[in-house]
Amino acid sequence: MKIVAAQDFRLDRNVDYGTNEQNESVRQIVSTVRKEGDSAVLRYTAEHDHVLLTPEKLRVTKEEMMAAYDKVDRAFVSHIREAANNIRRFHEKQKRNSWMDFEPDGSLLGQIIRPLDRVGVYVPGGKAAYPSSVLMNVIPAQVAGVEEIVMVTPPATSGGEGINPYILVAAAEAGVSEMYRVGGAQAIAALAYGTESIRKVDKICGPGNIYVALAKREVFGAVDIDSIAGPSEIVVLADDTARAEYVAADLLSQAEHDEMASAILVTTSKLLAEQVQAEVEKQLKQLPREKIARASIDSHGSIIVVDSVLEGIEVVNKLAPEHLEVMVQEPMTYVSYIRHAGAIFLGPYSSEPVGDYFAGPNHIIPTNGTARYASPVDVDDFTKKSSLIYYSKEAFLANGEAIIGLARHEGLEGHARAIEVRLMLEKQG
Ligand code: HSO
Ligand code: ZN
Repeated sequence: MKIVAAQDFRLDRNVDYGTNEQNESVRQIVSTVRKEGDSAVLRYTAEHDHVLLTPEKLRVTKEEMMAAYDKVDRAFVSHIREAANNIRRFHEKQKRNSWMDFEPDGSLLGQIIRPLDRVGVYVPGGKAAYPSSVLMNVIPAQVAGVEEIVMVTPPATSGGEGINPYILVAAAEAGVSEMYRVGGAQAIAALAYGTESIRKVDKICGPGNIYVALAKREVFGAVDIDSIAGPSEIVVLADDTARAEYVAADLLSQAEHDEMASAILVTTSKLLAEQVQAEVEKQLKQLPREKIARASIDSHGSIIVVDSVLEGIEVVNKLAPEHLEVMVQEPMTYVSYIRHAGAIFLGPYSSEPVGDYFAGPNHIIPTNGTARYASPVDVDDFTKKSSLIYYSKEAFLANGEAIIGLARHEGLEGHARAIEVRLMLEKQG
């Protein structure tokens, strides 16, 4: 890991928009599934996943979900249950109420908050099949009051058979009852446009490979989508009170996600910088995912030395990282200076995996500097609002002329007359 001074640090952000071929193939799949429904879904599943299905076999049965409990260890079930409880409790606090205000003139204005009717959650197969991500997508939707949550996941994990039992148990624990074995761009198209077997949803969320990401972009508008997540990022802000072993381990905990993940230490201590540099090397050698983590550390890892914690926070605000760990003396005193970070972990015991799995806040967090304007997934992402307007006669008569004036300035005489006809008739009595 290279050590650099703050002024010499350059960040290369990486967003993958796919190759021309990938874009073309996704467009083709989406439009074919839209036209042909189930038969196209089954054809692409045979072609890409090498699994032959019939329409009846697309649905994952309740028995199959229950049978998964025999394939996972008991401790997993109790841990995922505990995590789910924490996540639910945290998201319950985000619920917002509809509101209505009566005005003195008898009018009423308000905002009604309603859950989306039907949401699709994509769960990838293969190496990025995380049961924890099932909880992080499904639970906020449930807390929002979404009645129909449908999950899709590829029919076979690479090299394995059938759907990962840990995913099935996480889904069952979260309360998912409608699930289909379909993945890739064909799954996204099926959710967006509907097929004979899979009814159309209103919003699609959940991570996936480049084909899934491109397909989500392609169907946006027909349905809503969540933001498209980039590689994981961690920034650790540390002073000389931090332990190098902890800092190094936390950097690697996110570097192991992806060769493109970024792990950055910002520190006021030259000594800690050197210790972490050595410690990362030492811990890397013992990490099962050494190859991935090393690629990430070599290409996107940095140690930035700053003069003060406040200067470090300036660097952090520019990076706007997905995750920020603050391992300095009295971390709480710095919170108000941190403007841009998706999730802020304070002190030596708030290691990022505490939040990835367990504490309760969502682990789907804006990446790629988008924490400047975006937020972690929450209950609001699964609701929508309607405005409510009731104007009393008194309010109408008092404000009619103002509305007519504004309409005529826009050259919209029809608007003006809709008001004028009422003013005239009401005044005549
Ligand atoms: N750190 C990831 C979430 C995750 N970690 C899932 C483990 N499993 C989000 O950036
Ligand atoms: Zn993680």
